[in-house]
Amino acid sequence: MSGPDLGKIVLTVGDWSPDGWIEHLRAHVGPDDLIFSDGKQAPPPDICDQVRYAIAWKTPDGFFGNFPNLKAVLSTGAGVDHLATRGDIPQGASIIRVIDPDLTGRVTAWTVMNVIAHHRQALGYLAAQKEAKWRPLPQSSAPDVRVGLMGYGELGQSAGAVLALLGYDCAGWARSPKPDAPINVFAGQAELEPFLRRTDILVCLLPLTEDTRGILNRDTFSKLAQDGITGGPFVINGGRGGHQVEADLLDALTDGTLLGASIDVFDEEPLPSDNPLWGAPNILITPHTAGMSAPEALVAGMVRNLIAFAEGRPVDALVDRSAGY
Ligand code: NDP
Ligand code: OXD
Repeated sequence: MSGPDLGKIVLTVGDWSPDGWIEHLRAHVGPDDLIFSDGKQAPPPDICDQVRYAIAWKTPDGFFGNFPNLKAVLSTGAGVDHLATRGDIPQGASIIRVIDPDLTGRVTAWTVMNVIAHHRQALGYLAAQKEAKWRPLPQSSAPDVRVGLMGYGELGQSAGAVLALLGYDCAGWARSPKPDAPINVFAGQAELEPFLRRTDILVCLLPLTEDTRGILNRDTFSKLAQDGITGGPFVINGGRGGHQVEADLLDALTDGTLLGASIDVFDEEPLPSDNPLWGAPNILITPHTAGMSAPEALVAGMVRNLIAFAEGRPVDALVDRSAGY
C-alpha cells in the first residue's frame, strides 16, 4: 500500500464470512500485513505487537487486549455499540464507523419499503390474497401521513429525504438542534413528547447508547398520534434490538396501541423461533438485513479513512467515544 506505514491490520468479523473482506482488503494491504483472526484465538504475540489497526465486527470480549499498540478500530458497520462500551479498547485508541452511500442507500430502501408497506397496508393485502379475496382497503395520501425519524443522522436524513420526495410529512428527532435541516427536527429529551405526539409512523434509526436503550417502550408508544389519518400509530425499528422493550412491543401490537410494526433488529439474534414476536399481529420481521455491509462497496472507503486517520487528517466517521456513537 502506498502512503503511511499502517503496520499490521487485524481483521475479525464475528459470524460473517471473512472471504469478501479479505479479498477486497488484499487490493490495498500487503499479504503479510493483513492478519485474519476468528476473534477467539489471537495471533502470536510478536504479530499482535505489530498490529496498529483492527477492522472488526462483534468480537469476543477481551480480544482487543491482545494488541498493545492498537491505534484505532474500524467497525465494518455503521453501528458501534459492539465497540463503544467495551473496556479492552485502549482509552487513547479511536473508533471509526462506516459512512458510505451503499450502506446508507440500503437502509434508506428498507426504511422507505416499510413506511409504504404500513401506510399502503401491504400486510392487509397479503392477508386478502391468501384468502383469494378482492378487498380494497381505505387509502390515504402521503402528505397526510406524519413520519417521525427518531435519529436524524446519516441514515435518518437520507430516509427522510426520500420519504419527503414521496410527499410524506416528515419530522426528525436528534440530540442536537438542526435549524438548517429541510424538515422540522425536534431535539433532546424535552422535545421528545411533542415529536411523538405528531407522529403516525415512527422510524427508529438511533444508535444504541445508554440514553437510547429501551426507548421504544410502552410510554413512547402511548404518546404516538392517535388522531392521524392512519387510524393509529406504527413503529419501524432499523436501529438496534436494545432500543425496543420486547414485552411492551408485543403488548402494544396485541392491544392495538400500535397498528403494526417492522422490526429488523433484536436483543437476541437470530430471533429464537419460539419468540412470541414472530406471531404478533401486523408485524413484518427482517433478519437484521436493513443494510448489509458489502465489502466490495465499503472497503475502499474504509481504507481511505484509515489512511486519513494515520496521516492525522480529519475523518468524518470518527466516533465520539464519550457519546457512544
Ligand atoms: P449517526 O450517528 O449518523 O446518527 C445518529 C442520530 O441519532 C443523530 O441524529 C443523533 O443526534 C441521534 N441521537 C443519538 N443519541 C440520541 C439521543 N440520546 N437522543 C436523540 N437523538 C440521538 O448514525 P447513523 O444514522 O449512521 O446510524 C444509526 C444507527 O443505525 C446505527 O448506530 C446502527 O445501530 C443502525 N444501523 C442498522 C443497520 C441495520 O442493518 N439494521 C445498518 C446500519 C446502521 P445528533 O445528530 O444530535 O448527533
Ligand atoms: C450496521 C449494521 O450497523 O449492519 O451497519 O447493523
